[in-house]
Amino acid sequence: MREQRVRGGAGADDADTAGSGDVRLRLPSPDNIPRHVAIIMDGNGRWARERGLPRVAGHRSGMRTVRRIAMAAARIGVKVLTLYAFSTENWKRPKSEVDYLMKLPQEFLAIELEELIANNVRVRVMGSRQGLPGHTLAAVDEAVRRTADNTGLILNFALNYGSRAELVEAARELARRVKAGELDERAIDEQTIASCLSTADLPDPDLLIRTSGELRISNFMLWQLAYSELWFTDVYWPEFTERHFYDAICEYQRRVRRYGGL
Ligand code: V07
Repeated sequence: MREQRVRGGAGADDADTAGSGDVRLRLPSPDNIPRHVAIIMDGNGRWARERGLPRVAGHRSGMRTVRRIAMAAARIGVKVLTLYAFSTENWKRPKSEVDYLMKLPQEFLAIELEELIANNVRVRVMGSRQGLPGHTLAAVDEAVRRTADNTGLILNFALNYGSRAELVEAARELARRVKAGELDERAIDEQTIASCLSTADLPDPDLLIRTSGELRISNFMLWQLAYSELWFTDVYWPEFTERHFYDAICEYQRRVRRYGGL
């Protein structure tokens, strides 16, 4: 592990850097960077409540963290960053909150898309398009299209995503192919199933991060997380900084991955 002095990559809103141009950051070793990091961005509502703010203020603040962590991931050479932005269960929230959340993709992209393009980031989404408002889909589709040829970080948003729903879709697709005579049921293996998931062309996450103290997977990438390292923090997502992100990766680098072997 190297200790390196870096110029304040954090924003002016980061209290740690207030009043100083730079901050000591323990950077992960460059040789064992996780290829794919997935994050459950939890604690936005709680962060807001504890400050006497409306929940939506927490979501807005969490959006700024997305930018910060995406840039941090790109900087150290993570290939894929998957962020759980909206789950299939989130529709149960009050309509006003759902309506607000559905405006965040376009708001985020209105602010960040040019910067993402300048940084060679490729935007992708996984999840169901069913039920998403047209304005949300239009903004996301435009970002996906305009960044499709970028070769840097893949910034993959899980939007209206549920892992069991994804597996149900995969099962239906395989059943359809068997019925059509295109596929022998005895030929179905882990590879076949993986190829029917929205992550077919991505490596499995090496590391899952969940913020805000909850110790659950919550229907997120159940298949893909089979051998991932898990890292939990009590820090709320709006307060999650590059330093927490690099700490998680440094700990990942200290762990020995066994994939079920010895
Ligand atoms: C959302 C901000 C982050 C904290 C978690 C909940 C609130 C970014 C996006 C987004 C999604 C797709 C896309 C570009 C950006 C987003 C939702 C909520 C629904 F192509 N943040 N963010 N989408 N939050």
